[in-house]
Amino acid sequence: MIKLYGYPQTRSSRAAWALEETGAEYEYELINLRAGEHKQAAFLAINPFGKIPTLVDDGHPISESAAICTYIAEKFPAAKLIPTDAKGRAEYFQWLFFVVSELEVHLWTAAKHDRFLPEDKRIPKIAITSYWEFEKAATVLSAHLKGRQYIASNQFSAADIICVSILHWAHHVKVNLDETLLNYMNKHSERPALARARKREADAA
Ligand SMILES: N[C@@H](CCC(=O)N[C@@H](CS)C(=O)NCC(=O)O)C(=O)O
Repeated sequence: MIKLYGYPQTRSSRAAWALEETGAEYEYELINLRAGEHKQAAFLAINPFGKIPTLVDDGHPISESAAICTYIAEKFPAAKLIPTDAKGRAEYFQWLFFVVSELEVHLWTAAKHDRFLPEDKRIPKIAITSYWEFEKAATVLSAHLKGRQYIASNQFSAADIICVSILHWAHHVKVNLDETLLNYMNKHSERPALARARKREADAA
């Protein structure tokens, strides 16, 4: 049985979304971030980094949301969440790594230096530079998505789940997204599996 450890409105929504796309059965265990449950021994034994999402499948723990979503895509091939041909998979991984390492990282660095780090560790200029780096990557992503529905290989994939989730976050913190990115984000946000994932997480809280 698959167990997903998560908390609503965090990166665990990506894993829940991917699972809901497959129709797989899974248990959802709330890790209350506000209560610090992710830093307690019981959870650190599963993920020593103390982060969610973490997924455990038959006793095998997996962390990192992009790796989890890819694992789900591989485990449930009928859901077609990852291309099967070599070129399609290359495109999938290219864009998955791009959105995680060139887009999300700058958003997160900016957010940390804006408000999440202890005050004496914040450097406002790093936040400004990171937003600028995010915008550069967003421009490349937008040019890629112009005239396309999906990020890779002309099919909806787990890479879209990760990308849309990053854009949700950017939109939420009021980073400007152009029309192409907004249309792409809004279109995939209508998927019933995302609504089910949000409900599953909210119900657990
Ligand atoms: N790169 C990781 C990041 C995971 C992560 O930072 N998760 C946040 C919630 S969105 C978390 O667990 N934060 C708690 C903490 O860092 O103490 C992933 O994509 O899964």
